[in-house]
Amino acid sequence: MSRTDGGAGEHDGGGGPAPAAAPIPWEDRPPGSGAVAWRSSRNPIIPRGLLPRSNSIFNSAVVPFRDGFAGVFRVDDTTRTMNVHAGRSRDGIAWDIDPVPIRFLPADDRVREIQATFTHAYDPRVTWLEDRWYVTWCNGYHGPTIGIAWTQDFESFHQLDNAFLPFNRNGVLFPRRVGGRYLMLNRPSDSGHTAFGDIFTSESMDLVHWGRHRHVMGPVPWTWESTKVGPGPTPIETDEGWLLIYHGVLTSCNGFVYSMGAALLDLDEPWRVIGRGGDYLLSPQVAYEQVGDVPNVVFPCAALVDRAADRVSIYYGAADTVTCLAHAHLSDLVAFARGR
Ligand code: BMA
Repeated sequence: MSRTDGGAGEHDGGGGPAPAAAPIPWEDRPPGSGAVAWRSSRNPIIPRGLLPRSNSIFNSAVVPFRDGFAGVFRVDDTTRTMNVHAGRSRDGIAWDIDPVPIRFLPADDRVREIQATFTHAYDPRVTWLEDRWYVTWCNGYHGPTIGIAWTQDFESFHQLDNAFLPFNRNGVLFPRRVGGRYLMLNRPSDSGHTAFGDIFTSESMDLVHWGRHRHVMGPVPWTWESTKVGPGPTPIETDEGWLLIYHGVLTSCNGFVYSMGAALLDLDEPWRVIGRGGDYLLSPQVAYEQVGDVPNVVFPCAALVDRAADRVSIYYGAADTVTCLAHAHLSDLVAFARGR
């Protein structure tokens, strides 16, 4: 079996890769295709109606866990409440998702103040950091902001305070400290469907108090990412820099179109962009990405990495309805992210 990891490094305070050794789900590039990233033939791997009361299951995050995989899933239910659920899988394809949402325990007494009123929880990410998994998600507190919790077993989840003031979406932790500090990519927004969006990093010594916000990158006019950009999976550490897979949005006459791209960030100062793909990596081009509750959306939230085999498997939400998988070679992604 190949060793897998969630992208964690082994220096600068990192605790090393999460202890796990299951082979990541994989399909070879289809014959005749020159694509950097290609879709799984098993898509969508998670159907909208997997749970008795699920309207849709998408924009979800998975990691290696014990002898298989675990994850946190966005489930919109049949009242259209948006919430996050834990799940487990042996192979990363067939998932057993808890029908009941995660009930976050307060990590300290003051967290009860922000738990008093639930509005929504959505678009989770999961990151192995030092000795546990951290979940970050879009948490409703007088508008969208970033919630953080940790778990060691995907059964009990301990919620810290929200990282930021509203409005903010897409909080994505780095898998180790950088320069001795915890670092989170995030995207300030508005309370609605936000027709703008740049990616920033924010730093913390304790994962509670965040500051030293730095601009990373913004939209590029007249391209697939001309309206807004937001971070996707946990950044993947490579010799050349942090590989960032992200979503970019353009505005067509029929609304937003969400595609997937890749960039390279400086290892020591990740707010410095050292490469950017230019092209999209994947854009909504097949039926399950073009048709659903929100048409024309591919939205990556997680990536499994097998460095020895040069493989990356990317989990993404399609059309805000189902969960899908795409594959790529790590070396090709890095070359793509260097830019043209
Ligand atoms: C964003 C988020 C995502 C969603 C996307 C497309 O603002 O709400 O959850 O996938 O819009 O609808």
